[in-house]
Amino acid sequence: MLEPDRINPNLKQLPVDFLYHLGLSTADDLRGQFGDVRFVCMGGSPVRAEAFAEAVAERFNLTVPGGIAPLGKTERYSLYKVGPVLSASHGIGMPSMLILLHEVTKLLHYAECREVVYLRIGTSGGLGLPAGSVVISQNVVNGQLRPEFEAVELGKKKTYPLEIDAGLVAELFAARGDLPAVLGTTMGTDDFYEGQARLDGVLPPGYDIQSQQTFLRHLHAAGVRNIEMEASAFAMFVHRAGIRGAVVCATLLDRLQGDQVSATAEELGQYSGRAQELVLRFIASKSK
Ligand code: R2B
Ligand code: URA
Repeated sequence: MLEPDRINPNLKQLPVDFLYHLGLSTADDLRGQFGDVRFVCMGGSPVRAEAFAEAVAERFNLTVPGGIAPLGKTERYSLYKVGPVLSASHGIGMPSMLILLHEVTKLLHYAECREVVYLRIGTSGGLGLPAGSVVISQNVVNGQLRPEFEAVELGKKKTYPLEIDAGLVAELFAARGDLPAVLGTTMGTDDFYEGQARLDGVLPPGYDIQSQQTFLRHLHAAGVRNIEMEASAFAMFVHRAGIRGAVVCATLLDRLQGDQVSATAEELGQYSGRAQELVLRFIASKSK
């Protein structure tokens, strides 16, 4: 799964590696259960992870012995496997996503998988796009508009670069068909409210509507087309691991028009379904 120089050598010392948050360990038959995985598709919500697993089964006419059910434990994340596709929820935000990425990648390493593609299929706030657009991230930046992920390790700040696989982005874009998909820069932030320049959090924000608008317009002029909460950790992780990965997000609103997500449940389902549909078309294009 990972090149020898990318895998943590300390793992070799572990008699059993407990993938604690997944409720799986190397005492399980990971190779037998997961050895054929080729696509890891992840989004924030467990409901969408299950819906995507069902959509994969339907689109590719795949059956799962015993029916589609989460694997391991579901206290933190929900993990489904349908044929070569692992569909997982990663929760909200970078800390939650990183834990899932570490444990799923260890899982696939122990399962001896090869050439696995990671896709985040998410939701986001769009910039200058109609709600329900799909943004494929061409670049990823942090909340300071920098292509960097800042971590604190041993009490010190450490910075990792963010890079996205341009070839994979082009393949995803080519698979879009009639879906309203665009390429653009994605901003990954550490908060939904003030971290995304909203004015509708519970605490009085330290900025007014003019500075909010100036900031959002500045982002738009810099090529940012959507804002969400995981892309920067994801881009850091796949780049460091040497995994092909990309981010495909539906936009739920246009942040140049407002802050509130006021679409109906039905509309929200349609919007996030479009990002899933784009990925299904991409997977179909790879199985030909
Ligand atoms: C998009 O939607 C969530 C916040 O509502 C977060 O996980 C994200 O990136
Ligand atoms: N998710 C986000 O992180 N921001 C939005 O505006 C909508 C969904």
